[in-house]
Amino acid sequence: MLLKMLLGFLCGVQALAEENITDQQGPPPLLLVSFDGFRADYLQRFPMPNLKLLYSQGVLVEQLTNVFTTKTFPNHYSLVTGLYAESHGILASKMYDPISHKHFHAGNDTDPSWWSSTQPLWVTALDSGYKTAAMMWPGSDVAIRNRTATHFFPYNSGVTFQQRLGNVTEWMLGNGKEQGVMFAALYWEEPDQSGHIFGPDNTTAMGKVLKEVDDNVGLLVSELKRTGLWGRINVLITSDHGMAQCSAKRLIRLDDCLHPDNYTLVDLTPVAALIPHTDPETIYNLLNKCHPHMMAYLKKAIPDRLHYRNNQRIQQIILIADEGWTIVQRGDKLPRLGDHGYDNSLPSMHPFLAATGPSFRRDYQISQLQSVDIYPLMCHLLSVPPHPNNGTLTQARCMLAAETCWDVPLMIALVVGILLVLSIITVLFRLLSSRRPSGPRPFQRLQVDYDDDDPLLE
Ligand SMILES: *[C@@H]1O[C@H](CO)[C@@H](O)[C@H](O)[C@H]1NC(C)=O
Ligand SMILES: *[C@@H]1O[C@H](CO)[C@@H](O)[C@H](O)[C@H]1NC(C)=O
Ligand SMILES: *[C@@H]1O[C@H](CO)[C@@H](O)[C@H](O)[C@H]1NC(C)=O
Ligand SMILES: *[C@@H]1O[C@H](CO)[C@@H](O)[C@H](O)[C@H]1NC(C)=O
Ligand SMILES: *[C@@H]1O[C@H](CO)[C@@H](O)[C@H](O)[C@H]1NC(C)=O
Ligand SMILES: CC(=O)N[C@H]1CO[C@H](CO)[C@@H](O)[C@@H]1O
Ligand SMILES: [Zn+2]
Repeated sequence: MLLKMLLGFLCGVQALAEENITDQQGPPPLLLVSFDGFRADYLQRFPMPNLKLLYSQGVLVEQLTNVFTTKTFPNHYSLVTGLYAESHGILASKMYDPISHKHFHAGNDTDPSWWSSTQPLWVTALDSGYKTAAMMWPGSDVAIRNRTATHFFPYNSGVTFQQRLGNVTEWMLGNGKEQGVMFAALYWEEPDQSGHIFGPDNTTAMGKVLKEVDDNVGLLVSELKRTGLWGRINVLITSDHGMAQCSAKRLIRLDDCLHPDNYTLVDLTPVAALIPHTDPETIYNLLNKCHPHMMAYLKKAIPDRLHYRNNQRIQQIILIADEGWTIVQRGDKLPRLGDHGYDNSLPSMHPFLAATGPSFRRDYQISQLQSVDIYPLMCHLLSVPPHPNNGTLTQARCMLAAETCWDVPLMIALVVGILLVLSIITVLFRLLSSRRPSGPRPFQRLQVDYDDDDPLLE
């Protein structure tokens, strides 16, 4: 905490100067790209030359701590709102709202009431007079608080990355009559799809799809260069979550513990949401002992750190499977070889962030950032007043070229090093002086003199 404050103070020094510059010239446009399901350690496990070249000219955040549940919809909404799922209202891939009695799932997500607890950056930035775009990002085709981005495409898996990118760069360029887009969000579904089908441990399959993803990064860079946008806009490349390897040997069967007549299932794996038909405590007690690799929680006892309690769309009982375990109702069929949704403290659930453009430092890395911190960073880059959110600029500031940031671990190492050298000198000095055969010891006399003169002793 103290370190965070120190860091914030040190980083904040030049903030005012920078804001004056952006006011005069207008901030650079911002492109946010998500490659769904890009687990942080894919960067170490696979070559990814285009992506590595991109962040060597900018900033890499090695791991992002994302939000619980570590699913696609909750995390994509957190990226553009800076809120935990309990505060933005998109809590899982499948939801039930007990007040409106509505059901939400990926194929039925366009009812604005699910999304309108807050508003995404592509709506907020409209109020600063900017044009915005949302290309197939979850929620892009929803009239959130009655507004969409200036340009948007609803999700369509048939449209290639190149086509999506072509539209986005066209929107960003604008034309003679029309001002270009200031903020664009672009979604691509790999490597998530392949991660589910083959599992993240399948190096052959993942190597193939990650080469395609890296080729897409190459396409992005060459398209931005061709259109003259490269170097003029800021680009963020990130993801929503990682992926864990699943196995048919790691199945948890609910029917082994509880007859299905006793509950209604809203969502199943790896985080199950149940509506108990009788007393929640009784049902909970049965599920609590169900399996050593599954935690059961009554809603009121869900741990604070998950930020997953304060919403009517969270059901009375939730079950969380351990990493790599799959919850099924019955049978022994494994639905997917890879999955996500697990506890957001697991490194396998974490994605990464790469940033490049005129506002970012070059060849700079930080090990960790909260994914909710990306929203205040983007608002800062665009000079857009942020909506209330759960993020902070404290750490993310250090990614910016206009900030002077002290490397805190380095500073600590330096201080410790100096102290160490000083102590060694002192010890050596003492050793040397204690070897002196005789005579009064100068230190002792000094000490006595000092005590005698101490005014406090009077
Ligand atoms: C889709 O959502 C609407 C409203 O949220 C609901 O009325 C409808 O039953 C849902 N349809 C399906 C197939 O879940
Ligand atoms: C939503 O926007 C439309 C068109 O701008 C307008 O006619 C309608 O009244 C608005 N609805 C609400 C609930 O604000
Ligand atoms: C924009 O998207 C449409 C529909 O997918 C496509 O036909 C068109 O070629 C795209 N535009 C560019 C410039 O790629
Ligand atoms: C990995 O994926 C490939 C397809 O790319 C498949 O042929 C192979 O059987 C998979 N290996 C394992 C160990 O699952
Ligand atoms: C997250 O931010 C929202 C909006 O400001 C706030 O209502 C909520 O209490 C915050 N959550 C936490 C855990 O601070
Ligand atoms: C604890 C509880 O309510 N158990 C019930 C679960 O459902 C079966 C079948 O309907 C009942 O027999 C149990 O009493
Ligand atoms: Zn997925």
